[in-house]
Amino acid sequence: MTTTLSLLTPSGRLTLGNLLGALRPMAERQGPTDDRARYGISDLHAMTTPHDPALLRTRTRELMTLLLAAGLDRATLFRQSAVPAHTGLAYLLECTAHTGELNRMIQFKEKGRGVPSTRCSLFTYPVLMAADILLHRPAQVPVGDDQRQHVELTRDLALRFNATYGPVFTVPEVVTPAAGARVMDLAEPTRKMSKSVEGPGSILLLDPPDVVRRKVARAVTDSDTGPDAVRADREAKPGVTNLIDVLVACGGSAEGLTTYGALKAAVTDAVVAVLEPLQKRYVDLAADPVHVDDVFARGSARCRELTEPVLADARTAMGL
Ligand code: AQP
Repeated sequence: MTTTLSLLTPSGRLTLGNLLGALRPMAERQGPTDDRARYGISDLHAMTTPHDPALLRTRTRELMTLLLAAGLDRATLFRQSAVPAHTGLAYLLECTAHTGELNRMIQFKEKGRGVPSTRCSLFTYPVLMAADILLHRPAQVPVGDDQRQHVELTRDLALRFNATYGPVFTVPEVVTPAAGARVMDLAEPTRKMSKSVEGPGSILLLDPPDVVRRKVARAVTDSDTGPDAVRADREAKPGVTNLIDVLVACGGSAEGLTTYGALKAAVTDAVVAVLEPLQKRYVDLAADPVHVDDVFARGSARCRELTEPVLADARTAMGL
């Protein structure tokens, strides 16, 4: 079995999209007890745009607790900022990367659009991401479309480094994960539910049942009132299709439902049934922050052991 690596950025509060699209598959990929599933909190990536230190701390703690509450307790859990090899390797890779290739990164262009000046870290973010990946030597990196360009850059940097300084890095293969649940925003069902856009269209993992009910009740549908109105059609009925997808991903079925009211009631029940046990575990874990800290401290220590030799190889190869 090869190493799998996933990082989540504390750029907002986790949504149902993060649970169905990331935490659930991450939980399934864990081995019995091993350090091949390494899941990190990319707190350094949350600092590439103006940020509030107190809020970053709060969000990081919530994310640490939620990862455990979501059942990721058999993986090696770590904080990127607690594993100095990540920034150490990022600098070495910056000495391998070119401004032209970073300038071409679509995400940099999008996030920097209309802003007179951005943080340098937003520009170099793909290099830190390359370091995140290469340090852990995964054979494959499953990525969605929005991160594909960054992983292609990671491959280019690894190939260039190996050709120039010697074979230090495993060049990861980019794989497209099996079409996973892509949960769309309830209020704007043509864009994905995002943790950095907190609004009525995002169901947060810690939303109480009445808030879930209210958000689902206000979800955008359409004016179709026919007997087969409740049907999936991503182009013509994006809101209804999203609700059906969420219902199915949460263990329900839209079969036999004929009205949007009935669909929304079923979605609410299914989502609440998925969130309730997770929220109960969250409350218990939040009452024991020392335990949560300890899990991440142990995981970060293990990642330091695992990554320092890789950084040392890269330093030596570059003549340091
Ligand atoms: N709506 C979604 N449906 C399915 N999966 C989703 N993910 C995010 N939104 C959905 C998955 O959650 C993980 C989060 O990774 P990240 O922290 O690097 O953030 P991201 O990919 O940029 O996603 P977000 O949550 O929308 O964050 P912001 O708002 O900061 O951009 C990934 O595995 C992602 O696929």
